[in-house]
Amino acid sequence: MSPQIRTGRGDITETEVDAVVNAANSALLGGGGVDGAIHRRGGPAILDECRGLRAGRYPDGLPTGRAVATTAGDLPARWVIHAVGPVYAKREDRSHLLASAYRESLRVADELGARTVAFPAISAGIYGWPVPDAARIAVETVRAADTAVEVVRFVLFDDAVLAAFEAAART
Ligand code: AR6
Repeated sequence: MSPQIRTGRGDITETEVDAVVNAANSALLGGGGVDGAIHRRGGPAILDECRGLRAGRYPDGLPTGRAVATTAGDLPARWVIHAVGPVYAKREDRSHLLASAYRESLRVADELGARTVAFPAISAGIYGWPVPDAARIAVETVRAADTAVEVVRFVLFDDAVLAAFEAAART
């Protein structure tokens, strides 16, 4: 089944869903943007688990396009799914890696039994992906996913990004 898609403006750290997706980096040890906000609001339990993942399953970091879950600490969600989007590159098509970050997040959500999942606009901030294209890939990938997740909420931080996701969701 493909999930119902909702778009809205907001702060993903306040979203009440089973799992929130973090636009992380391979190191899994925090950063700026939505990653920084999730670790700040979620507290040290998230970083503790991330360090454990680095010491165990992912000694070289989580590869681009992959996702892994931890506790959500003090956030209203139950889990954080850390997904690594690609850095945008003009001369190389990395769309498959951006699609993979969404697809793998939903696969991890299925493993957890999450039914509601919130995504930020992965790669569309510090990683520089042009927003309309990032929105199109996000919506197309979620629509095409075969998952038990019932609702996907795209939680967008500003009006321009929200407008791009609304436009993608209308097509
Ligand atoms: N809730 C929802 N969206 C947010 C929030 C928030 N609290 N904060 C920012 N955004 P980015 P990326 C939006 O840069 O491009 C980090 O350092 C933001 O406005 O967070 O995948 C990581 O550690 C933008 O639209 O993620 C990586 O190193 C979107 O979230 C790198 O940045 C994604 O922007 C990942 O870069």
